[in-house]
Amino acid sequence: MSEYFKGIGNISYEGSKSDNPLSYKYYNPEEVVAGKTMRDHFKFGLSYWHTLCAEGVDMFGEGTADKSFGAACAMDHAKHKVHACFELLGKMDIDYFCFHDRDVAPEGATLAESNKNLDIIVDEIEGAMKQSGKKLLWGTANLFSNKRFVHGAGTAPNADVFAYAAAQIKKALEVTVRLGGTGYTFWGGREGYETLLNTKMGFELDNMARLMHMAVEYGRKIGFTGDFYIEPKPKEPMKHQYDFDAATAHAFLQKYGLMGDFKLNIEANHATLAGHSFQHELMYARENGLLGSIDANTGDLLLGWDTDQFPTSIYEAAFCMLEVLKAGGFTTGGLNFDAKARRGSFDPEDIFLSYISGIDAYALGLKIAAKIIEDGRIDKFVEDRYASYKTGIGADIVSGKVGFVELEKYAIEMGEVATNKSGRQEYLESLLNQIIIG
Ligand code: XUL
Ligand code: CO
Repeated sequence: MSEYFKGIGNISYEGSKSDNPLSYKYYNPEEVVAGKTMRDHFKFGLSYWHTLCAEGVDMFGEGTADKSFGAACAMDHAKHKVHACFELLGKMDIDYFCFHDRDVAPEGATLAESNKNLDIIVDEIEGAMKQSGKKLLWGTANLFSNKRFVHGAGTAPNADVFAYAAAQIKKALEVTVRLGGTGYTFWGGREGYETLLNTKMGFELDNMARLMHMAVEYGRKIGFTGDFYIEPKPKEPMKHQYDFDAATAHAFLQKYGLMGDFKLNIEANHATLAGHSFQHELMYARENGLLGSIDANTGDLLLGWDTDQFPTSIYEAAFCMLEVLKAGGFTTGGLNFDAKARRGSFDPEDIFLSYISGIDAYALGLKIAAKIIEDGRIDKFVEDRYASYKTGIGADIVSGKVGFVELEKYAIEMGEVATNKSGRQEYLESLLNQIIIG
């Protein structure tokens, strides 16, 4: 089999003193942190679409990175991409990958032909997985690129489009089950609106739920035991997307009776587009038992779109891993890098360098998160902040023993609130730095 990334060997842990750019400085897969190896904590994933498909095209310019892999035709290209993918997974020591149906195999002239193309490439993927031991984290269907989805997929005003989307999800689920994927993701890139003048919002949301119920019913029937995920994103490509953020997706799942089968796939840059921090979305998901999987990346705070950059902020990585640790770790999910090298970083080597930057940042983030928990001062501060609910009137509020009448009596007798304590934000921020640096 041909080697696609010649001259680049296996990326291994060389420690923080190494000046070899093609090595991990902090990610030591077998090192135990907080009771588990780093490998098991992260379950790092590679995004097929960015890594094997994205060539650096933007709104104003053509591709800059050559990802043709010497292919002669579309199906040949698809096969080369499979083997390039597994070479990358092997060389970078990444255990998982994620894909959309159309990332791996080209769309045919008909749905039947698209399905046939997919089967041929999935055979190839299955063979490579058996040989390498690499695993599928989650699969999904691309229900946004083709122009048939211009007005949505499950939320399209045209029932034929709904039917097409359902058929595509059916196949993508079959493929996910066949490859042993533990997650199936719904990212509703076109499930939203451009103007409310032509939109029946309630009906569209009902239909989106109908599509998801069908997916659950069929998925369970064919042996899918993993989690379905909603990946919230507030906008882009649509002006408004229904899965706006974690709380909106939670309300949708509750209203339509989908809790239990669904969790959330939280993406960093989607959180910031929704006006939240990444940690906010993760904490919301964790507190509601919905933290399923993560698309790690970062945006640029000076830009208002989804730049899908590799994450390098150790603060952000630490806050993320703090939530993951507090959730008890991933079950079905993992940490997929929904990220790509910048358009100006077009050498094949940049694929390796960008993954190394993200993986090392998260290795540091994990260590910091474990230190924060072990140190305990921040958690203790937070516990103490709510101590008034442990005894007296606070305990009575929590246990439901008192209502408005009793609270009015209490407040009148109390007079004025005597003791509000400082929130100590600046102290906590400097304590955090102290914990990080030691
Ligand atoms: C788009 C995005 C998607 C999903 C999968 O912003 O994040 O790539 O992760 O459809
Ligand atoms: Co994503």
